[in-house]
Amino acid sequence: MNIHAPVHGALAKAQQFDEQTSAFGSDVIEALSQHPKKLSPKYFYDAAGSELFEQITKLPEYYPTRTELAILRARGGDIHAIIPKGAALVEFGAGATTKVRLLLDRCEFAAYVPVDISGDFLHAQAAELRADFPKLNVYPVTADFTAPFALPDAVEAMPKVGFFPGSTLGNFEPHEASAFLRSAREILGPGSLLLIGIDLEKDERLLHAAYNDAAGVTGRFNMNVLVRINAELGGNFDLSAFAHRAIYNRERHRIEMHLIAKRPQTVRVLGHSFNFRAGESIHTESSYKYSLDRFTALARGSGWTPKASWTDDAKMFSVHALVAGE
Ligand code: AVI
Repeated sequence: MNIHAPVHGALAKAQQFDEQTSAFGSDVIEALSQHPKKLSPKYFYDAAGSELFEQITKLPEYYPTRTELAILRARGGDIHAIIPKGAALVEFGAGATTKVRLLLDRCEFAAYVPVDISGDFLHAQAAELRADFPKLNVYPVTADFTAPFALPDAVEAMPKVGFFPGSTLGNFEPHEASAFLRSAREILGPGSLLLIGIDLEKDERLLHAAYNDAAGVTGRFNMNVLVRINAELGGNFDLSAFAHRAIYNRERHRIEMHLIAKRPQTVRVLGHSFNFRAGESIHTESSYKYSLDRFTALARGSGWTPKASWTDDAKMFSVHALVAGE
């Protein structure tokens, strides 16, 4: 199967939709049957969830996006200096193009390969970039970037630079983060570079504010997974019977997002019943925060050699350049 071919035709689209819906359904049934109940954060991101996340990135309390952008802007010269000319830039995940545009503006990439499970979004993003960078070859790959995938033949001979911004790695459990880094090394090949954004440990009050914003956008983002279960799986969650809560788990160095049942209740999804006690939680996301040392150890243990790292003055966020080992 050629994973680079866009899905054509109504039938193929319907098939893809069915497969994704049934995977979502079985994951939800399994997640809600566990004790404690735990859902994957990947289910936040339908069109509405991605839009809510975009709003989060602009909130006054949510420092990661603007801090990472400031680091990429301030360190553009240093980054340019270590990037080989004519390289292919492989971005893991496709979102807003603001960060990648900074790299494309400064550095002479021959190709850009955005990789994302959502083909529609990916192709819209690719079209936007082709219009603004007419000399750049854009080869979108529709794939789950947490599993092995093949790069397009056209970039095979080019040096590779991976890009994984936004501290998305922080949403992986530590063993998943290590597995991702190993898989990225396999995909990009020995000697490749990886530019990766990592959120740093900091005063818990700043973390608490960033994930419990005053305008309640993070709460709506969290709740979106229940909206999806109702709309796509025929669930009957009463949204007013759940509350958003984000807490910092100091021992595990992570912000945890939860949806807390306000009262005892039974919810039905796809013919299954799930009981909730008052105060019972669905753990919907972990966002790990690293110290520079802990991240460096994780990278080394996953086959990467740290080459450079940059932070903002307040040491809120970090951007790392890693080199893939043999
Ligand atoms: C995408 N990810 C890195 C965000 C984070 O900060 O963990 C998702 C998010 N969750 C709540 N606010 C933002």
